[in-house]
Amino acid sequence: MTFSLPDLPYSHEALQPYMSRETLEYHHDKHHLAYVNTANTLLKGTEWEGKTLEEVVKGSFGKNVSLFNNASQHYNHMHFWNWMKPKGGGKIPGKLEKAIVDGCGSLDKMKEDLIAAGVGQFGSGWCWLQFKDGKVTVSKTANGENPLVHGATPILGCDVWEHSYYIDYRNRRPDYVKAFIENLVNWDHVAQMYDKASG
Ligand code: MN3
Repeated sequence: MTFSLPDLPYSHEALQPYMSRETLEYHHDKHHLAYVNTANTLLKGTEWEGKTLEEVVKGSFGKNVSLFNNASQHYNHMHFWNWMKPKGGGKIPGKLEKAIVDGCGSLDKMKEDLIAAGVGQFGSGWCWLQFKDGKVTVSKTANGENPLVHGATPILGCDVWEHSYYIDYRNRRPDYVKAFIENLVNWDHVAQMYDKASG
């Protein structure tokens, strides 16, 4: 099995004004494609050839750094496009809302902690809502890492690499993470991932 670049689930202009066509042209069409192509090249001849993406990510962590970085970024970005939608943000489905309040204290606290995680991640990385030990919690990771390799299931992730926001927000990462949460998140998709993770 080789990996392939999925189409965006919306047009390149669909997330404007919060994420521009130019950002998606670079981020999806070039950066994500490079992760896919590099992962396919590095996968050849390894013990993970023919495994699912999740198995490659978990298996290569700590064992094959280059393959892990690229496969994990493919996993992260595949989900990232679906974690956003035009006219996103807004109401969080009831069951997920309850789980967030249980795990994070309140919706406002979750948003505050998620923004703090995204802003506080030094250099490149991601901030997450994850399902771990029966609870929804906030976390952050460096570079291409994700909660899968820390015994958790990601249900929402925000890419805080500069390539995700520099065109639209320049160095204002806090404004980007706030706009992501308030105007871009596809909470229905997050709720679906929560349902699957919480079984
Ligand atoms: Mn990215």
